[in-house]
Amino acid sequence: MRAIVAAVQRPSVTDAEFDASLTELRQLAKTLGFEVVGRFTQKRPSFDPAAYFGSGKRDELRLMREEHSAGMILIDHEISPSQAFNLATEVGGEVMDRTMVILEIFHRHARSPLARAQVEIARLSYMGPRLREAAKQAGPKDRARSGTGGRSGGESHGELDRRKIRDRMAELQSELDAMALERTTQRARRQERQRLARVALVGYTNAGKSTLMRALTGNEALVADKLFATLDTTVRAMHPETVPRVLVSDTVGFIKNLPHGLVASFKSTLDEALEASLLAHVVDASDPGFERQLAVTEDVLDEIGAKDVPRLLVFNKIDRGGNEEELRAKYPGCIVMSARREGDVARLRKAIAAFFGRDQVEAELFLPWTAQNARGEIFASCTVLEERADGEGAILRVRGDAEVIGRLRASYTRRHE
Ligand SMILES: Nc1nc2c(ncn2[C@@H]2O[C@H](COP(=O)(O)OP(=O)(O)OP(=O)(O)O)[C@@H](O)[C@H]2O)c(=O)[nH]1
Ligand SMILES: [Mg+2]
Repeated sequence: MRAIVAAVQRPSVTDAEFDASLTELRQLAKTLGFEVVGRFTQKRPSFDPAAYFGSGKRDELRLMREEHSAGMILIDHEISPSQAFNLATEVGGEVMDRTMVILEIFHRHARSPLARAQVEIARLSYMGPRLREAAKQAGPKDRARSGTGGRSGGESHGELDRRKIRDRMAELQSELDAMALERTTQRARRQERQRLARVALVGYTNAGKSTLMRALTGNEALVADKLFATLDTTVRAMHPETVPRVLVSDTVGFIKNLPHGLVASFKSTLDEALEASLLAHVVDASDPGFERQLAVTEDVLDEIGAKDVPRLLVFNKIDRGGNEEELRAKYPGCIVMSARREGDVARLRKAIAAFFGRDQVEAELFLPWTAQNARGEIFASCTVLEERADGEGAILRVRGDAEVIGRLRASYTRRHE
């Protein structure tokens, strides 16, 4: 379908910001399969309360729409249900705002039951007020048809729809709660078994998180030049394996004005990732708007309570553009790289392993011959540097996380009478 991207520029918004945002809306439109045939803008002190654009501009937009035979107007802001309704009535075609576009992409890309339920809840809470608006516009007619059939006395179609939405949302919420509970128990069990080092790849959508996931772990991950290709958190061990063994999570990308309902619903997906002790914040260094994207990601991370998790700032796609020297000077300690270069990926892997290796200590463990079944645990949780044996058992010189080593030492030390 042909679409026009359209936006009002308020005085507080710079030209660069405004253009970047509209370019992003184009990308979002492309991800949904729209062909963008026009760009329509107006400078205005504020949005028109009735229909977003001023009345003269609405005529212009109608002409432009007709000229390009575009069926869809995409608005680069979240607008109210009545603004959308009035605009569509005057201009013709369908009107979708930024929030709706993003929700639609999430809806199409959701695969797992968890992601599906989360997206559906966010969509329903967005749809609720819009249905109310539609019902209001339908007005008395809607009421006149009511009160028949199986519906309870005097309930209109609109009210019925809204009740259905509320019921469905409650149902989804309890499904989500059940899933969350199950994940918590699974996670607790997993962690009990293996106190593993975890790094989460976070960042703006399309920054290259899944590409890095694939490069770091050797596993398949969905990589696509689309916004929000990934909606679920996946977890894989870094490969080739490092000591300590590090688990990498790939996560859903962020975007400017991420619909609020989505932040809330994806919080549980992200929570799991945010249990990581390190966040590798991936930034597309080749995007002229990378600084804004970086700031948006940091804001969302704050919002979901990850402010204090240590960061490794990773500027990716440097093969496509960006100034390496400037980045290094401005962001001390950052990594500048391309996921397409093996050497760079190895450097990232090393930096991650070094982070988790920083609290490592060496110690000697004694494993009596009667306790050989504990070998597996020791070999899994630390590096065995050296092994000797005497008449009573094995002596292992190991290196690993201070806490893990402390625990092992408590159990496996030679007791001298
Ligand atoms: N030139 C270049 N392209 C890259 C690099 N890393 C990733 N890409 C491309 O960027 C696009 C997006 O990559 P993804 O890994 O899917 O990005 P993502 O961050 O997982 O995106 P979402 O899942 O949508 O949040 C793909 O077309 C990749 O091939 C890089 O270092 N250089
Ligand atoms: Mg991805």
